[in-house]
Amino acid sequence: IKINSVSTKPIEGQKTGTSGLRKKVKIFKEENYLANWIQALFNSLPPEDYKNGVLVLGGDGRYFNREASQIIIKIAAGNGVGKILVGKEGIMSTPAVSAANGGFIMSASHNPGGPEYDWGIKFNYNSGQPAPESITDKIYGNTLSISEIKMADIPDVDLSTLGVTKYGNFSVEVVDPVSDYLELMENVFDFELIKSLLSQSDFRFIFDAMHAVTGAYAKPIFVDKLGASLDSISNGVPLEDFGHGHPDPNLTYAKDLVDIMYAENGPDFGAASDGDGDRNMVLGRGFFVTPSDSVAIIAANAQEAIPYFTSGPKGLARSMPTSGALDRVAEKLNLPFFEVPTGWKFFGNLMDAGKLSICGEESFGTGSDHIREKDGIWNALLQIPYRITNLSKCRAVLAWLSIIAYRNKDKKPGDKLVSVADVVKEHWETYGRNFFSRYDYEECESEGANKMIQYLRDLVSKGKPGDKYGNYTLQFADDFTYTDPVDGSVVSKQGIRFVFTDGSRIIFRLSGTGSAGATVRIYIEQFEPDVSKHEMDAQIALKPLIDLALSVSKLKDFTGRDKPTVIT
Ligand code: VG1
Ligand code: CO
Repeated sequence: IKINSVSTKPIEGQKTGTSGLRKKVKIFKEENYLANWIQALFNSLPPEDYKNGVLVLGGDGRYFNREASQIIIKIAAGNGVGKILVGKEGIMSTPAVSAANGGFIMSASHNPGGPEYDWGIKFNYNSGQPAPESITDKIYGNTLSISEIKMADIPDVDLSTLGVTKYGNFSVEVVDPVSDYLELMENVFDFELIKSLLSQSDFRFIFDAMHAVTGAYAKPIFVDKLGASLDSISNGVPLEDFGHGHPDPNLTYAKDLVDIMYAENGPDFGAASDGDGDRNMVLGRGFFVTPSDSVAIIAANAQEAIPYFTSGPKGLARSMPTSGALDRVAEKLNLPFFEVPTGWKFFGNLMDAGKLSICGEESFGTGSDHIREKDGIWNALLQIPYRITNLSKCRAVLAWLSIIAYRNKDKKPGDKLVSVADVVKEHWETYGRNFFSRYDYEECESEGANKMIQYLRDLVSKGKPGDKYGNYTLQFADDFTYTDPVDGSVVSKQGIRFVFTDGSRIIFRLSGTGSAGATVRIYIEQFEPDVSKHEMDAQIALKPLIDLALSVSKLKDFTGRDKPTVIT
């Protein structure tokens, strides 16, 4: 094939955040904006990583993905990639792409989509993990010195028809993810058990795809395979603007689902997933499962209820702001435990090193090592790059259905169901309850938000054990630093922590996924061993700590905000 050399100039500001590069669509449409970044990426990789190799291309279906697919395919071909496997219509979830050995995801995940909103691109490295900082730093460096883009001179690829198209020694294969994906799922979970629950007329299930990528997966899995009724899927068609929605599955943006679950006589189980299908929220009837509890409960029940974990998880991990509920499970089960910075990229090394099986974040992401597992049938499946999984999303939803199905395996129609709420409350009885809440202040002025973080940094550098903060006594305060136990790499400034002697914590960080202004996140946690207090509303239980967080940070003075935009 003929390769054109397109001359270009560096563009400022193409630095990768928590999860890929995210900007307004308008910016990505500027001349060479996307092309520069993609070329800078190839300039950053050793040629043996991609020359004549296979890369996967997926996306969440948002506006601009069609144009972007063509640009990415042409630059990949121009740089000597052998084959691109692309989901039909460019659709494939983030975890699905991560099941392959490297690829691109066209998504800004939970950020709204459409001409006025956001677009984004993530790159996964050779074991399917989000590119580590060593690579994203190099890409950024190369965006500042780039002068040439290598573009293959090939026509636009038809993404609507399955099959292979060859262009000299480059080819594109349009694949349908669902059939292979199902096969994979059936090997992790006991589908018969889940089906026996979902097809009982007195168990009611609802899945909200929020008009995002899981719309493509929901019907084939939950309805066709697991016997749920068709009306249990809502917002099940992926749309370029997510139906004007904000595909972030939390209590604010998934309010329709929350209202259904809290209505009188609502369904028994509900779940909603985010734009690119790697995060989800789980609810029981009138009951919200906080994600920090969710991962702890999955870990505590995995060995019994999920066939994939029959020999027990190898280790557990959570991101730093996620509550300590998982720590207690690790302690009780005597498992290795890790605390990493926010973002999925830090779990990968631990999984590759065989130290980690189940992990999660407070932001509704839960996953396992199974897309990297080197054993048995998984290994066989993963040898084929386009064997698709949609894992993080389905893991948590199917894992929860497995747990509920397992707990109800002897239930006959008409018997009382062991509910989501029953499972969570039992967990609290055994382990105690970690009350947890996150406050988000979205799109603040950057200047005030940065000053607040600087102020807090100064404060923690002076903090001493024993300092009094109202009724709380400081154990330590710092700005979280992580040393990767596998490769020794160090990342610093990952969140300001105030940890008190009773285990309570207040954490502050700035979001790394926004496209405008600064989003402040405050995480508040308090442990409660006393069962008689477990029924308390989290906002009431945490009120004293929340007030403390607001006064310690002077948030109102710095940002001018007197209430958060989202409370989880
Ligand atoms: C947020 C979440 C983080 C998550 C990240 C990417 O990051 O807090 O836990 O890993 O989004 O998720 P931040 O920097 O905005 O706090 V996704 O589903 O957008 O790729
Ligand atoms: Co996501």
